[in-house]
Amino acid sequence: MKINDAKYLISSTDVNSCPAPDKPEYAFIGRSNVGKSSLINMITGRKKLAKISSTPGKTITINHFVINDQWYLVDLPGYGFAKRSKTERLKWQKMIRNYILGRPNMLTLFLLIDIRIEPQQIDLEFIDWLGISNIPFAIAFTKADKLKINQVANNLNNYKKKLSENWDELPTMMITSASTDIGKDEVLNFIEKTNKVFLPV
Ligand SMILES: Nc1nc2c(ncn2[C@@H]2O[C@H](COP(=O)(O)OP(=O)(O)OP(=O)(O)O)[C@@H](O)[C@H]2O)c(=O)[nH]1
Ligand SMILES: [Mg+2]
Repeated sequence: MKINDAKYLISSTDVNSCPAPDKPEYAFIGRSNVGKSSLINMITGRKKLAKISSTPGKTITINHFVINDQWYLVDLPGYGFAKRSKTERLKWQKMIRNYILGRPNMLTLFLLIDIRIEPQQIDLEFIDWLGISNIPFAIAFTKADKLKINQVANNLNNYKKKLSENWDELPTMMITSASTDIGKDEVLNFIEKTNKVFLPV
């Protein structure tokens, strides 16, 4: 799929103030600093569309972008940011969970995981919650440029093994890098294919 147009639309703090669910939607979630905003910029080919930062906790709202006037891309705040107070973390968790459960047009949630690190409890628990909640999701591993190709394959295999302990069927998994464009076509082809199953609500 070619991206002809990518526009920032709106930032919301509540699912109820998000745009009408009239287009297929894809949201990016994952731990703070995993590379959600960077991956949005990479797949759209617009370096400054979503705000990125080397300091975790940059994205704090639900940010909608509209692509080719046809589908929504959503940048979400990260979870697991230790420097936030407990009350703040709970507030955000509620905002994110209400968003995920409250968007009938969200066809796939992309869960981003840093390919360099061992499976983390916080991500595994989140995956379990997605399963229980019946949310369609895919895993996009990020920062693949930071490892050698055999290490990427090794870590991917470890992740599959870990998930197989709890799941009979594994989700779609993609390897990406915002710095080298690895995975760009795979993500866009996946979205193009998924867009076709959208039934307007
Ligand atoms: N080498 C490399 N660095 C990356 C990649 N993706 C993101 N980064 C860097 O990781 C840092 C965090 O990137 P963001 O895109 O802001 O991460 P985020 O998940 O949106 O973070 P929050 O909004 O704070 O939750 C930045 O310094 C990026 O340049 C990647 O694929 N490769
Ligand atoms: Mg961000």
